[in-house]
Amino acid sequence: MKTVRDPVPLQERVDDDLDELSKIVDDSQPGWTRTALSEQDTAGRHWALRRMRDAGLEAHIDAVGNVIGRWAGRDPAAGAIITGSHTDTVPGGGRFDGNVGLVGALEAVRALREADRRLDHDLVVIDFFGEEPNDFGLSCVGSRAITGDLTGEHLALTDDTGTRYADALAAAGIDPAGLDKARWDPSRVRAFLELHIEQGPVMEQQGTQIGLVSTITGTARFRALFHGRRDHSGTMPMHLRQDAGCAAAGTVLAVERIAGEQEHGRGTIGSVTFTPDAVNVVTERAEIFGELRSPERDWLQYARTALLEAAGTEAATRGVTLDFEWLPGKAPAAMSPTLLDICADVVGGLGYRHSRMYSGAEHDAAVMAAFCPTAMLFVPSHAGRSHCPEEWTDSADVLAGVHALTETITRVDTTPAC
Ligand code: HGY
Ligand code: MN
Ligand code: MN
Repeated sequence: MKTVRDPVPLQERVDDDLDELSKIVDDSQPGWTRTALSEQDTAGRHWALRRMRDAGLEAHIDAVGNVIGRWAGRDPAAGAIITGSHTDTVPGGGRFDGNVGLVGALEAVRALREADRRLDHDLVVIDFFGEEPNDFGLSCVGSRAITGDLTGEHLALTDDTGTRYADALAAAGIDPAGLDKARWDPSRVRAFLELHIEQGPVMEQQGTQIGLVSTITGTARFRALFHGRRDHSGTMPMHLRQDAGCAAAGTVLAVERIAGEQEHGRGTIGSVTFTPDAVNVVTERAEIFGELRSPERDWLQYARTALLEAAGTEAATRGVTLDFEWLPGKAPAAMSPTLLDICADVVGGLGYRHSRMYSGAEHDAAVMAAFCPTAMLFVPSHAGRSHCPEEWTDSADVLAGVHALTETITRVDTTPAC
């Protein structure tokens, strides 16, 4: 009689993969940098392609740049179980964000194959293209393309040099006219599972090993351009100025004030540009690029209105004009309650301390949730640090996440309805 063996993920292989990936970075920046469309990003995705093939997957890079590997299941008509994350990073980021989900997915496949645990469903590993927000204000590009949410409007977005996103993709060898080919049919998908680091302090504070994500935060991103008048800094009296820099600064503080009104509110201005950028010239043009976040849909709507009003007031009281643009954002995304229950049961059965929580970070899972039943598993981040070189998750914690992911995959494979 054939005995069923448990899949055993191996720490050494997971650590080695994370180490290897961490070497494919832009050394001119602090931390670990592999921003989408950079040469390091291309190299990282080709590394993922080779690793998928080494793990026995049939793998390719699709029309938008997603790396996709498939292990055929016993029932070709059953939808695929998808798992994975992203390998692009923010500038000066860490070596775990996204990487853990891709490396964990690879190790789940290896462990299942070694245990001779072929699934009924196809198991698909994806390294999603361009998860982090780019200079065009767009994030989760690969998952948007798969789910049919990459529009002509997205491709027409411009960066601050006026370059269109479609042209930036073409320059990197991605044909914007062919992106429809990346789209999937949702009836061919059973579920999406993403393993990720928490990127915040909650799990460490609670002593939780596995976080079960209930909702992923909504994000409202914007660009605001203030246009005033350039003047001499020493001779122009304060009350006669049209200082675009001060209008922008007031708006930066309004973002902090509005977001601080609620515990779940977040507001960040990540980029400020003053022109002419000279110490003795009143600023003529100021551009800010920022975001508001919350898992609460109604509050996010309120915050958007409050911010728009505040920016308008900051501009109008100084005789400055305002050009305010909302960029593609995301509504809060609820994970599948059925999958969440399955995850809780699996993780509890494995003996891991776990709790349900919302994600303050955005993820491809938020895009996938509108397309197929989706769940996320978190592992803790030291001191909640992320998007910085100090981002860290202990190997044993990563391995617990890979273990939980592997067992969840096998449970989803054998559970009739998700
Ligand atoms: O920006 C985010 O929340 C994610 O880390 N991409
Ligand atoms: Mn990130
Ligand atoms: Mn991420």
